[in-house]
Parts: sequence; C-alpha cells; structure tokens
Amino acid sequence: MPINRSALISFLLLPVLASCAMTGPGSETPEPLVEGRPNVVIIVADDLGSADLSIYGSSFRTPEIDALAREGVVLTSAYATAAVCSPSRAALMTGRYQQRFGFEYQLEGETQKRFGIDTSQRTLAQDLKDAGYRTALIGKWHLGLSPERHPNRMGFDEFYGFRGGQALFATTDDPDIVSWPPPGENDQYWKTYAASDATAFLEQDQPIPPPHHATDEFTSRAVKFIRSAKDDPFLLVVTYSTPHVPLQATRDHLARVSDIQDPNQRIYRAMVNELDRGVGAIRQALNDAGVSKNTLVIFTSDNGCPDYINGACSNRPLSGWKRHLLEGGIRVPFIMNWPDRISAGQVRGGLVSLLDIAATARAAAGVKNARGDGEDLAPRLEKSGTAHGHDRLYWKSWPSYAIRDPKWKLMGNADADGVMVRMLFDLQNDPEELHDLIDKHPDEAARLQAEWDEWNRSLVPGLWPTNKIFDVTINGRALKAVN
Ligand SMILES: [Ca+2]
Repeated sequence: MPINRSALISFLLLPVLASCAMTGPGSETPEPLVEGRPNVVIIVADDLGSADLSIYGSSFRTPEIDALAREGVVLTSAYATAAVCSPSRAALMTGRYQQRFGFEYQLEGETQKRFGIDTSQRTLAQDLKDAGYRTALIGKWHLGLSPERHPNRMGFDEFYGFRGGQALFATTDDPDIVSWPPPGENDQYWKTYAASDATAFLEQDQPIPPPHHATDEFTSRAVKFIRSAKDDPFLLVVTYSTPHVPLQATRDHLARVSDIQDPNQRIYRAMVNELDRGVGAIRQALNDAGVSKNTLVIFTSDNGCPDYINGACSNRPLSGWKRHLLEGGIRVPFIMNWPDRISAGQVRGGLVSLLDIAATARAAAGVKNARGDGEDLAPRLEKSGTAHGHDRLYWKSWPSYAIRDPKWKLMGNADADGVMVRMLFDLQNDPEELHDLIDKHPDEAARLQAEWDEWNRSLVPGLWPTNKIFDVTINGRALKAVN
C-alpha cells in the first residue's frame, strides 16, 4: 500500500502550527447558541487505525467519513484514554478518567461477569435522558455483563447489540459472507465466538437471533431510531464492532475491493467500507429527517488498530499498536460535524480526548454541573473560538503509564524483570517516537513524572487484576505492555 510518509508527517505536524496561529484576541466572545437543543450522534468504530481513513492519509478511500470531516472538523491530535476497548469506552461514556472509578484494565472472560462500569458513575446517557433526551445505544457495550450494568440501566432508553468485547458479524457458513481465517482450517479460532452472554445479541434485555450482518443491522437500526426520534432531542450512540476481529465481510463489499491481493487486507478494507457506508446512511437519515444542521455528529475509534491482523490496518506513521501506549495505540481519528455551530473545513491539532465527547454533548444539551475530566470542544471549534486544547493527558494501566503535554510525552513500561523503563519523546518533532530523549532532557522527564504522580494520587486502585501482558519492543528495548 503506497503511503507518502513525509507527507503524512507533515499532515500530523502542520495543524499544530496552524492551530497555534489561530489563537488570539477576540476569542472570548462565543457565538450565540442556536435555538433548540441539538441532537447528538456519536459513532464509535472499534480498533480502527489512525491512518485507515483517506482523510487521515490512507490510500484507500472512505468517501462518507471524509465528507463528514470536510463539512466539519478533523482533529489530528485526538486520544483515547486507553489502548484497549473497555477502559477507553468507560471514559467515553462517563467523561471521567476510568481509573477514577477503578476501571484500569480490560474487561473479558470471567471478569466481565462480576466487574465492569461502576454503577454509581453518571453516564452521558443518564444526564441527557434526565435533560429530556431520547437515548439509544446500538452496537457493542463492553462495560460489564451483570444486569445492573445493562445499557438500559445506565441511561439508554433503547439498546440493541451485544454486551461483550466481540461477536460474529455473521455466521461463518453464510454463503454471502467470507471469513478469515477460513473456518474449515481453523475451527479452534472460530469456537471463541460461540454463543455466550458476551456474544448474544439483545434487544433491550431480551436475547434475539443474531443479525444477518451486524454492521448493516447496526446501521439500519440507527436509521430507524433517527426516524422515530426526530421530533425530540435525541442521543444516539452507535458503537460499531467494525473493523475489530473477527475478519468477516459481505461478498458485495469484497467485490468492490477485489484489486487488493492480500486476503486479510481485502476483508479488512471491505469491513471499513461497510462502516463508511453506515456513516453515510446515518447522515442521510439525519438529512431526510430535516435535523442535520442541528445535530452534533462525532466519529471516532476506541483505540488504535492491532498488530495481530497481519498488517491489514494502518496507524502509520505512528509507532505501536492497540495494547501499547505508543501513539499508534492511543491516537485515534476524531471528526466533529455540527453545521449550526461549527465551521466546516477545519483541521485542528490541539490535544483532545475521548473524555471531551461527554463534556461537549452535556454542554450542548444544557446539562449543568456534570462531573468530568473533559472539555466542551464546541466553543473552540467555532469561528471565533480559541484553538487551545488539553495541557496534559494521562494514561495508566500499571505497570504501563504515560503523560503528554503539547510537546513532550513521558512513557513507562516494565521490563521482563519488573524494572520500570522510562522514555521521553518530543512529539512536536518526533511524532513517530523514534528518539528517546530522556538522557538529554532529564528535567522535562522529572517535571512530567511529578505531574503524573500528582494525577495518580487522585485515582483509586483497579477493581480487578489483569493477565493481559504483551511483549513490545520500543527503541530496541524488550518491554511488557500491560492492559
Ligand atoms: Ca477496540
């Protein structure tokens, strides 16, 4: 796949400079709010790489997501709060760093039956529901399987989807579907998707037969919800499980990428196309309902793409993958579109976080006094807004951790002997994290370490342990990434 590496690096660096230049006098005067409270649509892809969209530099086209971006804002320094699914989603749903309520590690296996999101936390959905919004979650939950953590109990009027971390998109014997690895050659792999509480599709709390194709079903349910809710303010969260494994795609979409030789990549790109078409259908439904101007649409991914699908996806030029706190694991696509409030055609480089989604949606809905770590992004993305972003972002899945400011990132991972190895990167000049500068700038490392320590003191211990420990080589050092 040809990618112009230097052009991509320029793309990653330039907006930082552009956004700095846009800060200035007059930015204190916000534009008046439009009449009527906006609808909020949050579309979350699963494990989508930071460079898997053409608007972020991919040579494969994603026209619908690109259009959403062109008519809104592309954020080039957007971060998940974790390098894996469930902790990242816990922060997205609450607007708080997930470690504040003990959600430090990935949720899976037996753990997800007993643990999950702290039910005393306020979710974005609960706040908007209380503010009079109709609320729906369509897709993957991954915040716990116990009844008290069901989406209907956490603020969503309507739920359709599954509650674990992954599920089949379609049955492997469906003649319209191609799966990889071929089911006949790897039964053991496909058995991991056997029926369970985690993989069952539910409508509200009732199990129903699995859909013909999950991505398309999520899209059609989202469209149906928009049609039914268009006369109320509504919150629609569509958490596609696409393009997370298992790699499965429809023959229809595979035919459109038949020029791709590698079978993994062919299926992966077909899945991204299905996702792209879904975004287009949701936007069309908003248009048809006459609400597109007064609807805030956010598109993002919960973490970077993984290294276990044979190079089918791309975080390039960033280093690292899902499960690492390197940029490739935590930097994600983030697009905002809100025609009534946000100027089209912007590219912004200030630091933003998935934490900001809840803060922005709460502010848009008029929710007061919500507790959170995020910032309302709307004022600074208006024509007169400032370009300022977060001063600091933090990560912790001990013994892996990181902190970054607009220039520097300090990252620690234990080695095989449990000794913490710390590295310092200048992300303004080295977004690929190729040059560890900790010996050259010990003062910056000490400053960031003290700031991380202070943040860490505000957290509570993780409520469950993890056995998710992965070998990772960073700058030639063999380390353990934990999550
Ligand atoms: Ca994920």
